[in-house]
Amino acid sequence: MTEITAPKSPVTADQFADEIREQLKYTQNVTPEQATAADVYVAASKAVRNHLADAWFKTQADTVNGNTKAVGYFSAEFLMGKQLENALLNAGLTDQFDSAVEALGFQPKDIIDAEYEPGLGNGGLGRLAACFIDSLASLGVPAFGYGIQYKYGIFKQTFDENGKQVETPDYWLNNEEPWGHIDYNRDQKVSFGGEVVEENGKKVWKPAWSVRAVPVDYLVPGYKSQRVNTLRLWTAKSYDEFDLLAFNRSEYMDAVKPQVKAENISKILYPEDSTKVGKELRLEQQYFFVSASLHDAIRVFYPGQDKPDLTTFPNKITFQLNDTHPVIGIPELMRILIDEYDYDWDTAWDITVKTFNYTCHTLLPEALEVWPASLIGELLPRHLEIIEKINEQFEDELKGKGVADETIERMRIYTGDSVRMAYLATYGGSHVNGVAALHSQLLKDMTLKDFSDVYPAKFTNVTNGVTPRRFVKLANPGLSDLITEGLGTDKWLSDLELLEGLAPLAKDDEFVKKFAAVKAANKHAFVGFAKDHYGLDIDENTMFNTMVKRLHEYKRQSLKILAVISKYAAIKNGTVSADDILPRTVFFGAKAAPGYYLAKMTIQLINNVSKVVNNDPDVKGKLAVHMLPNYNIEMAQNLIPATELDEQISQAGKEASGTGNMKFALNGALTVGTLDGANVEIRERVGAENFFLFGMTVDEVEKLYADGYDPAKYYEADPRLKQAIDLVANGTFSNGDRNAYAPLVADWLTKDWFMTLADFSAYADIQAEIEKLYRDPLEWNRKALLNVANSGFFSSDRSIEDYLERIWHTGPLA
Ligand code: NBY
Repeated sequence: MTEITAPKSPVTADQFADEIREQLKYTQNVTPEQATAADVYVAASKAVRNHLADAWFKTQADTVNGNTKAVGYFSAEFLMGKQLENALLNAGLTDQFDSAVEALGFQPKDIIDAEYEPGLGNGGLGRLAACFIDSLASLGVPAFGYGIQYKYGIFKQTFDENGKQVETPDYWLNNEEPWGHIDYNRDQKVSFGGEVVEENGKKVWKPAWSVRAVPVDYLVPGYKSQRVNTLRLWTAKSYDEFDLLAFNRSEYMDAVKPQVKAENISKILYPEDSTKVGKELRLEQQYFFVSASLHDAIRVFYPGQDKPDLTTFPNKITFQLNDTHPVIGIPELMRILIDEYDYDWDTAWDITVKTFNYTCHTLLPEALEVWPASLIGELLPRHLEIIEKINEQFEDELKGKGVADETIERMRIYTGDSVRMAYLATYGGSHVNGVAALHSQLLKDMTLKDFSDVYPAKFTNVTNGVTPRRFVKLANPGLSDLITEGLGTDKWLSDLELLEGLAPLAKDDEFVKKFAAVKAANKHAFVGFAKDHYGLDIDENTMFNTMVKRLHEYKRQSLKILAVISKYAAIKNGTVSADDILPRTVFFGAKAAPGYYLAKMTIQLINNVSKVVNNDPDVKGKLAVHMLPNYNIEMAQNLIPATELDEQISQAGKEASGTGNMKFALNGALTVGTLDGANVEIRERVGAENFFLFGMTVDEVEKLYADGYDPAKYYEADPRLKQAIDLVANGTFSNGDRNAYAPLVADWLTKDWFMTLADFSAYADIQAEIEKLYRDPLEWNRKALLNVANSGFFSSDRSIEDYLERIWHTGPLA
């Protein structure tokens, strides 16, 4: 038995410098004189990793040997952001690192910046998974993140000379990646295709091909918890590297074909699409990581046992399904239990339902995954049989409960043609949750109403949260220091509701001025960042107004850009006098799915509005617009702390939660927003007087749909709106080409499904209120400070505590 020791005791800066030198020498094989920032980054990362190793081993041992149920967070995406700075913080080595790299002749920031950001997620859902595993470790809860180590993450976004989005592959592993450890000795076999035969009265799956799933382990250090959990991302390898027969015939391409096919599985992250793609490769990915992870969990919790008692499995670990992407895990666990471990159906079902829970992240019914039965049948024939049987059992159960036939028809998991993954997840797990109070309510009232009527006890809410370590402490050190000064402690970093203690300081003008100075410094820093990264010249004496998130019609970047155009027109026309103009810089950041036509056209429009506005001497110093390329975690960490006004302007009832909204409030931005997602709860907490609310409510939206929505009416009714749309239509932002945005204009005027036009007037009107407040810096900052003070609820630590209590029924290791 190896001795499990407590985490390594902290080192001095000198000792840490020596550890870095050792890594440079023995793993980087360079002298300190030869070392570049990239070398020092790798060396320092490995040195930090070594510091975490003992705590990692101890956490693993306690996880397996203890009596605390673990959490398995199944997610196709983990959008982690850069690792080094966070690892240093959580290992308590930040100061030692700073001194050590300076002793080596480097600036700490250059070393931190040398890391290449992995983009293994699309947006909010992937980032939420990253925040959650951070909080699990920080709370000392034993947990595994399970996902895929894609070779290519989300595409890199640039813009061409016409302002169109250009996607380039992001091969993030081109650079040495010191964090992941590939563990060839803990691999799993994942099989596909073939047929199901009967042998001795038992169903036997004879797959046609298999891939080797190899885990790559990432350490997930908790903040001040002495715990280090594991993020296990699977990579696909081929079993038959060489088809020797083919190779001997010199048919080299044929020889590597199976390898290419197998390794394709973990090659690329699907860039979330507006239209459901239903691609075979995506189902292969989903099954690949879920099957490997389930087998891995059995290996971890029943080491060396051929015939483990898996009826205890739900006491060992509970799996959270992050959206429908890993839901194939439900029939897979059934198959494992029945086919591999000989359990009867009922026992297997009991174990399975107890083990899984499902989080839904959408309200758009079209965004719930539905797989063609033919595809599942081809790829996973045994699973299709199991799904059919689950559906049979389900329909019987519903009949037994007296559910009407037409309701049963609507609820079917398996329709004969297709399989509805959200329904499978709801029936096949213990709990279903939405991600904000309003969202969870709407799930019960609309999207999953039939299910909530029959299984009300399964439904619950867990409002999202964000980790204050990355999004306050690391992103905004100036504010962090001020908070610590104001509260007299830094305990708020693990107990964010302590921020409430800042509320009385909002009455203290001196403190509010210090708060304002932090924001000004962050703006100044962002001006430097934007100059370095994008070559932009930004006027820091303007209001910084930001809208960053994926580009989607429902999020309504269109509403923002139309308001910007309208403002531009007003300045040009002289409708507003020069004295009345509040200088603003508007920042957008957004990636559009490569196949999402209107979203990509909206990006093009924003870029071209930017070109026209920023080059027009008439509005210089009054209005500037920037579409920043390739919005990612790094940009978020720089831009959010510098932002004064945040845009959360989705159509009510469409944004499940939002998490950017929380990051902005915690960093002292005021929000202009609709009553949607978590905006509702943010406004409740920070106070209606500290939030710029506008627009229709969910009920008003529903009523307008029901009454028949005609966007053209709104176009005619508000001259500001009419003028803005006319400018887009008449070629002002396309060198006179009236066709450039014709599809977008036609959509606005005839369809406008997300009611941008209907909310325009309210949105334009509230700008006056916003600008009036901004002209009173002390009052503005008082309100911004109250946003910080009252947003402690939106820590992902609190979200995890809610999951522990409402869904997982477990807690920290002893
Ligand atoms: O999840 C987002 C929601 O839109 C946002 O309101 C919420 O705050 C956040 C966390 O709960 N959803 C999201 O980010 N979804 C995706 O990224 C996504 C990714 C892949 C697919 C669908 C959606 N897919 O179909 O594969």
